[in-house]
Amino acid sequence: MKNTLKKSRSVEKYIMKKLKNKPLHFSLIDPDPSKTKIEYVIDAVSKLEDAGTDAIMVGGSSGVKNSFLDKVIISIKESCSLPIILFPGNPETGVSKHAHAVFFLCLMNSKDMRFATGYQSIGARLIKIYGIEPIPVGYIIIEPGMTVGKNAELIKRDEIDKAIGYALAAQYMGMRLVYLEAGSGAYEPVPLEMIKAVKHEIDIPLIVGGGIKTEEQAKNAIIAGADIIVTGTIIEKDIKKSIEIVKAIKSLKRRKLKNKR
Ligand code: 1GP
Repeated sequence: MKNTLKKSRSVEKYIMKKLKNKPLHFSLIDPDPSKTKIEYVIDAVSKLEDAGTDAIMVGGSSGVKNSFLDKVIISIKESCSLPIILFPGNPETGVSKHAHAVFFLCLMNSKDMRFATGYQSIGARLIKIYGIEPIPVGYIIIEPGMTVGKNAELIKRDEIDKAIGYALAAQYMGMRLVYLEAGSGAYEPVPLEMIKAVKHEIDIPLIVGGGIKTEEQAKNAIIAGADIIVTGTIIEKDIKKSIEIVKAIKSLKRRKLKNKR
């Protein structure tokens, strides 16, 4: 299915509208040429779209090359009609003019200003020139944090009040979404009690990602309060399992969830 979405279409509005009915799933593709094969990506995104995933995120890795990033996004557009959202690991190589939107991340618990506002100041100009829609996201890293966690004052798994504080701060700073991240390939996802407590305090949608590898983990995160689940590593490792995860998320109805939470 060829992608004919125009850049002028608001991806943020698309997300907020879809969230009124069901929890969402976003598929993360890592544009690292050492582990990502274009043919695999084309096949995977097409299957994930058929299963019901709601958007394709591209990025996450710092080993991205601009030319390969462009190639990955152009290829995704050939086989999938969903919005493509950049998830940049770094602004010099993580921005492509072919994407529809970008999660404009502020690493809330960063220990280095470059990840809070520094790299953003470089990326912002490119995003404006390319006409990509920026969606402000408060990005909060929880243990184990993995690679991205090296740049953060990691929040421990039992530091629920700290996570709430950062999430509320993100909302008050005007972020449209809060993202609780355990790190790509994390051996354990964000704790359910933390998801529940953060969701209870904030009024903006909550994204949860990092280490989600089973239908059970995805469903439990949604029941605890996640509005959007991101999976990446499992797409690279096991496309069948990824499809099952998407289907499990999409089987949950919003009205029934409100009663369970
Ligand atoms: C990473 O939250 C995403 O930024 C996805 O994590 O690769 O572990 O699915 P996984």
